Amino acid sequence: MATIPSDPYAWPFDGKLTAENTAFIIIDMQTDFCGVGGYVDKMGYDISLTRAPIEPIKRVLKALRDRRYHIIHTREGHRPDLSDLPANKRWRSQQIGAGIGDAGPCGRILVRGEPGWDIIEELAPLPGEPIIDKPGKGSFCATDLELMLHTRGIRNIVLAGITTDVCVHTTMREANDRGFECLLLEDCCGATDHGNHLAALNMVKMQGGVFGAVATSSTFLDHLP
Ligand code: C5J
Repeated sequence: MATIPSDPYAWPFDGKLTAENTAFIIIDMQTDFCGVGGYVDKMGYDISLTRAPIEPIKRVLKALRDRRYHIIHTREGHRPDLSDLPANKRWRSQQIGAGIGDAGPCGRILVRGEPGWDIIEELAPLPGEPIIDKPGKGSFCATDLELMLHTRGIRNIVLAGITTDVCVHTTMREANDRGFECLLLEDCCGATDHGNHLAALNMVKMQGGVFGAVATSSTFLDHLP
């Protein structure tokens, strides 16, 4: 039996935490979300907020790789012909001056295969670590993530990445509804608005942990079996 002291409960709920049944899912650590000239930068947000989790994620990633936990990365992006880009998503991005599919300093914004769509070098996946390419905010929509988790016997998910309030939260909600036991590492996430980051953490913790639990990376690493 092993648990991580978390808020609002010691996670996982039943103490069944092993490298075999647990995946670390790192959401969208792409240049488009945290790099100079990427989508978030082009929209005018402060990328220091979305870069803040890079170092904490690096530390957790090393510890989990050393202990042979499952590591899964995700990328948000669209096909070059934009056939998987809903018209409203494109229109909204154009309103804020960063049209998805348009040319930008890091190539076409949020398009698969472009430099801005790549996962940043600091957190590059190792060979054998699956990458989930998703057209939406949640990692379960239009992907094979759920099948992959079941195939590997995974039922605990530790979440990190950007942004806390959008892609991380949507993925956590989707996973929770599918019966996965989720832990969000608060300093391993970041949002384009710090208030939204804090609110997103709060939303997880209400109702006895309505979507799971929250811990810091240092507490997590101190108690990791
Ligand atoms: C957003 C994401 N915010 N990765 N994507 O559009 O959170």
